[in-house]
Amino acid sequence: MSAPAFPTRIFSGIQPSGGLTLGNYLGALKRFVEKQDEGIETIYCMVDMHAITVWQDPEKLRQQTREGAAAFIAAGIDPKRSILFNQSQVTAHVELGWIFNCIARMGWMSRMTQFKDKAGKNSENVSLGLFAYPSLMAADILAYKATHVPVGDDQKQHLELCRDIAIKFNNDYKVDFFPVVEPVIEGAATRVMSLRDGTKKMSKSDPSDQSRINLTDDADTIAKKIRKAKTDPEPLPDNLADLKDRPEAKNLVNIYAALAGHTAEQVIKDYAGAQFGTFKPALADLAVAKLEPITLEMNRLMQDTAEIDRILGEGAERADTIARPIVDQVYDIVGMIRSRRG
Ligand code: AQP
Repeated sequence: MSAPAFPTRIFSGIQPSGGLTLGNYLGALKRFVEKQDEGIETIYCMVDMHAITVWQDPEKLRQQTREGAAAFIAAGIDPKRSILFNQSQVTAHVELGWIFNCIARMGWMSRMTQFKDKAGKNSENVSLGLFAYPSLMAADILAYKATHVPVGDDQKQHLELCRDIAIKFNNDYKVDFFPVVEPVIEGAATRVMSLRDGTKKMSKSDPSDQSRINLTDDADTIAKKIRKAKTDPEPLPDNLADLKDRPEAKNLVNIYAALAGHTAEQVIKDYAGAQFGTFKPALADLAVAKLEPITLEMNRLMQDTAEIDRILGEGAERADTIARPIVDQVYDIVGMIRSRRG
């Protein structure tokens, strides 16, 4: 059997645009750990350059980047087995991002629903970086020739664009240089919804803190937020199809399933006919049992921010040894003179 053209390599990132949420944990972080533990080469990043596409207070950004890194480690990322760093320390990302800005088409970018959602009616007044976000995301991934990207469902369209960029680059320059990445969107909670509105994604930048569970929330806060989560007056049905028009109920069932490591079908069987007065406390207990150890470990790690910075710096050096030669080859392919010494 011949060796695959591109060996399996996982890349993914999270923005330090706020504290990490249960959505980030179930849709991304938990699965990052699973991939690492399967023995696949894994590269994970706090994407601070993406975070500044919307305004970030500089001190808060540093704090959130460290806190995000602490969350990765507390959730089970081992900085020796995975590469863990913050994006701005590896300049290959923005260098390749610029080249991809020249590959991606305005029409492709204009169709990105995340941009439309984030820009809203204010699209004349948002940053150019927010518009170019998916092209930098493609660079994050392809600077490592990563083949698989675990993400939540909301990132599917950005990954399709990453595939289009890789294909167009390969075609334009008649090379077989970049892999066409595979999104890895799996599990019972690929899109965790807001606790206040089951039709809206749980998001770290939602103005309402009640809409989300933060990885920094203590046990009481988690339990209170779940108790107050919006639901309807009906008991849980005995099959998933009957949750179709009950987005809030469906969201809580999916969260339970993802935290317990069960399928949503199993959960609905176990709780068929239960009122939320029974289901919510059970969910709160489960959420606290799963999240509290992570929060406590994050708090412990945040006592020593110098150690977190050291881990991020070491990760950046390891990341750079992979990305630098790839981006140097890209410069050659596109026709840049590289004659500077040193
Ligand atoms: N609600 C969610 N359910 C499942 N997965 C989610 N992810 C985010 N929210 C959910 C996944 O987490 C990873 C990192 O996301 P990100 O920080 O890069 O940006 P985002 O998707 O825009 O997340 P937020 O929380 O909504 O951030 P803000 O508010 O700053 O825009 C991705 O894999 C994402 O799919």
